[in-house]
Amino acid sequence: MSTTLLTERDEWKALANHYEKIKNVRLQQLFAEDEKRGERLSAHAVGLYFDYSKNLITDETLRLLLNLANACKLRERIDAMFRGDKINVTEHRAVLHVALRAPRDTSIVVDGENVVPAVQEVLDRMASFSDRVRSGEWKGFTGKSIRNILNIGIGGSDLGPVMAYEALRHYSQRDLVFRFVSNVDGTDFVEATHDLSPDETLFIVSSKTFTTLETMTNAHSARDWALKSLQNEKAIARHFVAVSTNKAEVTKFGIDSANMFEFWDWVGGRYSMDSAIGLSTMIAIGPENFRAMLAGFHQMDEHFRNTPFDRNLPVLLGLLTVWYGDFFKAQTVAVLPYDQYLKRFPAYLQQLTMESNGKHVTLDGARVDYETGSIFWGEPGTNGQHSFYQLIHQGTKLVPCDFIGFCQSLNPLGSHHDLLMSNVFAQTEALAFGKSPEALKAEGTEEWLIPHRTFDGNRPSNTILAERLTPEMLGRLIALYEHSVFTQGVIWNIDSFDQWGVELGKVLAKKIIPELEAAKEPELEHDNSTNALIRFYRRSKRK
Ligand code: G6Q
Repeated sequence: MSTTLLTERDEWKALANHYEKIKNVRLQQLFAEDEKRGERLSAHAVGLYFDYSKNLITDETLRLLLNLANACKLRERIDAMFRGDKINVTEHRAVLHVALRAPRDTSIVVDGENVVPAVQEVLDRMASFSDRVRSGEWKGFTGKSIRNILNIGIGGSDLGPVMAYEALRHYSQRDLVFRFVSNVDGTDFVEATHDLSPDETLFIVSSKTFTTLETMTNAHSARDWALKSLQNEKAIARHFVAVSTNKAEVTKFGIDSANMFEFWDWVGGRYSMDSAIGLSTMIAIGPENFRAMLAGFHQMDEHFRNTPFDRNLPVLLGLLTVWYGDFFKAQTVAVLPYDQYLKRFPAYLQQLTMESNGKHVTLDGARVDYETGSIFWGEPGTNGQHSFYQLIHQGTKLVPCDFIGFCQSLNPLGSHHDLLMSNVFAQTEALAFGKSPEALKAEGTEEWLIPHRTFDGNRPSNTILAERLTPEMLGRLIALYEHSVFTQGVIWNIDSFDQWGVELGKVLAKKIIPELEAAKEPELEHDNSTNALIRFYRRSKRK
């Protein structure tokens, strides 16, 4: 572990000096000076075409960013992750989501044990269970086949499955209904079940710890809902399965451990959608497609591990995020998938990036004096164009964007796809090059309107193109961002794999629950704002 403060590194100072020199650089000029820039500043690997030429960078910027990556020992840190070192230092854990998609014959040793056979065994069990549900062979308590699958989970045990189900819906078995319940707000559960029949419904209770308040509350409500109609405790075994690391709690809940699909403490929640947490995904798309998705993840893992940094997609993507966040002080990154199936991808990335890199102390516990994790957000194109793109084009903030598009549609329909993709290219072009007052004048725009209609341009973006959204391609895309997040975390010298920031609120909520439920007015010892809010709630809920 390095103890040199990031901002004291020569490589950092060199970037800071360089930034001062090029901060006013114009993309227009960079492209004019280099007619091959678009091709030169792009990389093609594992089926992805990554164009990063429309960024506020020169060759020198890249050279300096790569120097920084080397100084921060990115290569060694990648090796340490793949080797199974306990790089999640605050939780004393290895970080081995890469083992979840490693081929059968790989060996990855954690605490003296090769974990790959256990991973494969769980995948095989998931496959045989999925096949039984998909074929109708798995019967509910009354002898009917399962038609509805409800995943109950939250955070990492929800966002990945939701995103993957939506992303791969094209490949899903259409006579099965999939729903996802996460919020402790009873509305989520009630709306998800209101038109379902318990005798045809399978609940997958997905929780690494099996103690999460939201998930356990929803799981108990699901149990009550099922038993109210099925009237027999034995029904639980046919209608509930669990995905967890906590066998004791699963059994306590009443789920047979034969119906439990295991994963391990070296899989972080937000890195778990390719573990047994992906059971709903596998039931939806089938074991073969799920394996194809894992193969896609693995291809990107290998690319990340073995490709020189100057052609390494996750490294380049990660370094660009550092460049904008730390030097241009951009606060956010917009992720704009031009594919309706990826509508939940930005939400998924929000957790992946912000829970991983929203940290303010280094691995050594020192407070950082630089910016860390950016705010990730986005919506699918072209919808975003008719809402928030205005600010990206003409607002006062710099918002670097990732555009993601596919060359082939899964639903060819007239000229829809060309229209969709024309917008990807048009938007990145407009952002980069804008529209000048001179051009507006030449078009005859009235003088007073010219400032309003001028686009300064020089707004940076990446474009990621792939042939087609397949399970394999989805795996590659997710791994691209996972490893970009890792790259950023290494530069910032933070623990990208813990999430202590979610703890305090949970602890306080536990204290407040009895205060809301108490029949007698409780003695409140919070600050006077919180006390007043609780009193208002108690008064109003009784009305
Ligand atoms: C993810 C976080 C968090 C977690 C949820 C659910 O990295 O750890 O989002 O996934 O809190 O936790 P359980 O799976 O233990 O219910």
